[in-house]
Amino acid sequence: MPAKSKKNFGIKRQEMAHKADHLCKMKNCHFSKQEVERLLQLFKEFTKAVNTEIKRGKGGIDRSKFRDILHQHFDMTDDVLMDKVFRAFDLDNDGYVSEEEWVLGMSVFLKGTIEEQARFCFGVYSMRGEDGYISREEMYLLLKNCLVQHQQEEDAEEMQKDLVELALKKMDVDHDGRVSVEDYTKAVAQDKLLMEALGPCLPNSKCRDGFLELVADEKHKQRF
Ligand SMILES: [Ca+2]
Ligand SMILES: [Ca+2]
Repeated sequence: MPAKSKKNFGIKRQEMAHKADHLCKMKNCHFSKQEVERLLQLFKEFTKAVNTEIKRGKGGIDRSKFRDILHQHFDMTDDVLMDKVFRAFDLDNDGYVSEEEWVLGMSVFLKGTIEEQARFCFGVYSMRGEDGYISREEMYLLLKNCLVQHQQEEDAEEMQKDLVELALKKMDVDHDGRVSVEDYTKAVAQDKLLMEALGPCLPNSKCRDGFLELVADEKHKQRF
């Protein structure tokens, strides 16, 4: 490697180590500094040649790339849910998952506590930025999306309506006819099976372990 690019490489490594040090100390980050560095390296790989905005401190992983990642690494196939997961990662709603959103999002996605993951799922299901509740109608649409394979059945609509009432009964802890994030976290704390009741939006254990292995892969790290 020529001296100049070797120097640049050194500076970039230092910058990344510094960022990783800052991110791993955030209170909601469950990764070690090494794991954060590796996540930042993956971020770099995923955004390579995608957009130049990153150089100006903006941009990041766009919606379509993020969907590819969910599909490839987490076996997700449902476009509607994948878009919602993207929006749950994109906290500032600028259309990109930034480095910080990526690391903190993955912290919840892969290693979150039950409460953090319940809040994440709630964020996926509720139309974030609107009223902050899951209404009966929204629940109906989410369940309809889950149960799309039963669409031909004549009584499918009735079944979906019954399911909505059942789900609402379990989740609407304060009985005001809609599900708030407090309702949701309380309901999930009581019964973990309710976590992804409105659609799969967290990785299954096989995908989670596979991705965590990628994050912990020391050999791969040497390439950077
Ligand atoms: Ca963003
Ligand atoms: Ca409620």
